[in-house]
Amino acid sequence: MVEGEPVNKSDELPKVENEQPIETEPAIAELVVKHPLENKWTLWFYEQKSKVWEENIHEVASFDTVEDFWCLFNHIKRPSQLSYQCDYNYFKNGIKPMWEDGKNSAGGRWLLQLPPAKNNQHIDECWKNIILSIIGEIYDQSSEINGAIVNLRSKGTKIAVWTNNASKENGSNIMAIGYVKKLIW
Ligand code: MGP
Repeated sequence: MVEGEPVNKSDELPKVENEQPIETEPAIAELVVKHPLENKWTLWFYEQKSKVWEENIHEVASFDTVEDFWCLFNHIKRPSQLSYQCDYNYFKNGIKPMWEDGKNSAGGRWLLQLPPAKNNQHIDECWKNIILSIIGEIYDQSSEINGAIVNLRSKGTKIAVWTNNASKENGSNIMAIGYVKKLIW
């Protein structure tokens, strides 16, 4: 070999007699199909820093497909890993996770009171099941569900499903939501 001369590596490889050219696999275009949800949802995060409640709550991200939900959900801390005085809020896009929002003002909530969340995987599991049930819209009355909140507090954890119609006349729908919720919690 002359120094500095380009080397054709293939010339150095032993040759098989009557070698057939190897057909390379045609490139298969990868289909990226995302599975749409019925609604677009927004995650809000509350962390107590200021004394003014509204200043502590921030919009984080929105998603409207199953894949984007898992990207977000698996990327953030589980409730059992959060500090106390923090909340996660998943609400239908366009509804703020506060009483003052017009979609919440005539509504109510189903509330589950649990022990403090720190290192409690049962709470993580409950929270995941509730979120999957609301974004998956497993309730016949899913249109009445606005969102869900987990409050991490040292005195105990609260998981709530917020609904949009707490009127007496709507009693049977409210109870039906509570019944399904009870099955999955
Ligand atoms: P919280 O965070 O829902 O429960 O409400 P926590 O910390 O367990 O306290 P407790 O009162 O249930 O024992 C705490 C406080 O935050 C409320 O008393 C309100 O001052 C404020 N707050 C909570 N929410 C959900 C709202 C809201 O939607 N709007 C406004 N303006 N204040 C709220």
